[in-house]
Amino acid sequence: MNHNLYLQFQTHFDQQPDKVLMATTGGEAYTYANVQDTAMKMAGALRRLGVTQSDRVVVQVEKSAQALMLYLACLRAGAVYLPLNTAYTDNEVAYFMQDAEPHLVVCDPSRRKGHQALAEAHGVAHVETLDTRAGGSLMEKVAQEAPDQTIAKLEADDLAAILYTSGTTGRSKGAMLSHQNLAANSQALVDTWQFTQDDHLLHALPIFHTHGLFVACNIILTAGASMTLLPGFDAEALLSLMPKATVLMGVPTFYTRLLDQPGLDRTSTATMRLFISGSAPLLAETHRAFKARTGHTILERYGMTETNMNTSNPYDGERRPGTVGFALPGSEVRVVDRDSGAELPAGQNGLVEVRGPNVFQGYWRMPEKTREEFRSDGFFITGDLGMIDDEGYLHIVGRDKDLVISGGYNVYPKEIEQFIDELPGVNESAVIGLPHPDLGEGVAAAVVLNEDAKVTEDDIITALAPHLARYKQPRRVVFVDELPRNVMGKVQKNALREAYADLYRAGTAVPSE
Ligand code: MCA
Ligand code: AMP
Repeated sequence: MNHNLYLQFQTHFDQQPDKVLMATTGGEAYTYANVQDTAMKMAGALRRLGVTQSDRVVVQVEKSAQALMLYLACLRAGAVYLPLNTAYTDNEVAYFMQDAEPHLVVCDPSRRKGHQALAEAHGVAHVETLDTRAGGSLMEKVAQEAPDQTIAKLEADDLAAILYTSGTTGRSKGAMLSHQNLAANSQALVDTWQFTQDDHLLHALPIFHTHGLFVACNIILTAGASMTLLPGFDAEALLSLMPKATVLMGVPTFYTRLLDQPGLDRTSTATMRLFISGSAPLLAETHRAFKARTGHTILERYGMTETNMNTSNPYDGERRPGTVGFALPGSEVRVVDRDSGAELPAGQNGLVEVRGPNVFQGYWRMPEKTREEFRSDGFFITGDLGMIDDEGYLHIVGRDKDLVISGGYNVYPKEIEQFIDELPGVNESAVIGLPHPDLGEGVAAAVVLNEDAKVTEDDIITALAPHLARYKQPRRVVFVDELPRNVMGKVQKNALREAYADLYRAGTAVPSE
């Protein structure tokens, strides 16, 4: 049997070639036949560039229909798709090139020079470009190709993608996702959320993360449905497109921003059947306000890069604010005692662990790290803290891992602290997430300076800019005489979060926002 994920989509390519699969806000429309034809030619171009099965293809491009065709081409060729956040600086990209050893890197034409230099330094064979108007050196090659008919024959555990997720040590880890991981999860979601060919998704998420790539696109392709690609979140554009759509997937910031739109009401959302939220906690008040304005109950679900989606509120049953629902079909979720690892009864807080066909194959070239995060019975330790209530709903109550989620993007404090600590005049630092009205959490740094050092907030923010993606950079830096520590000497980030809880709250002046 061939376990290639592409085969899960194949019937729709065969049976509805003339149906539009992807429309763009720029007015383009790509049918299932158009998409498959380009994906086949791209697969041919990949082979001609020497990409073979299990070779990594690093992709750092702006969102476009062609970028998704490249994802499909990699699936067909059996190559491992490795998307990168477009906000990553060359400094950040260098690590991924060195760690993943790709055969090919595809980037935006504006980044070619930097990527070429990095590719030479790290022995990457080829750099090609792809822009948002179906142009770039890769598309020139595609234009010369005939459709490549082969679909690589793969085992269930063969890798489809590697998605990097930062670690608490500050070193990014590549989560290895197999064809089966992705196939099983998208099928479970199609079933749970009752997707059909008649659905039309408004796609405003980035396509380099699990949410926008696998949850959104794999579902549409598995169901044989269609979508409109927006370049990014735009509340007005979403509202104007809603009358032609049935589903929206977003991070909580999407919903708080939509609520700021006077046009959001029952009429503008009348054709919609489902609003889904995930990647960060949705405040119960957002949930209720959205229901009051539109009559729609947002469906919240919970996932991770390593595990795809784990739980979801029910489609038909009660969708409870402040909870992430039940394990998806085929997956298991439990809450255990942090120290003993024993499963806890309903109502008690502990570590959330998951098991199932959705759970990844381990971290790329980090067998030790992989072992540390799995129990001997195959459960993966998520690092989230949760509680399962009497009726079986999972509540995410906090995080055991030191992680900030800003507008749905993960920021690992250690990575930022390492940069700040090396700046002249800095003794030490602690990076924290503080309540932020738009982003859920905003990144902030508490810094202890060396005696007599004259370093300003601006100095620190400016010094970080060339090294770190914008979303990771603290918007505010506060100076403290010393970091609060417990008797073991561990920095008490909770105390800092409490002391500065109002830093980003409405009414507080926040420079550079
Ligand atoms: C943009 N900026 C941000 C963020 N996004 N800063 C902090 N956190 C962010 N999330 C910066 C921009 O560079 C800009 O900087 C300034 O903030 C204002 O940008 P703005 O135009 O307001 O932002 P935007 O472009 O509208 O983006 C906000 C956003 C976006 C729509 C919330 O961040 C987004 O699409 N987030 C979704 C992330 C996502 O897909 N996460 C899923 C991960 P300057 O002013 O200096 O230029 S997958 C996952 O977590 C798991 C698997 C799961 O469960 O789904
Ligand atoms: P990532 O590493 O980007 O895949 O982010 C995964 C993390 O996002 C999870 O471990 C959770 O901490 C968080 N997360 C995702 N969905 C939710 C949700 N619905 N509620 C609370 N946290 C969430």
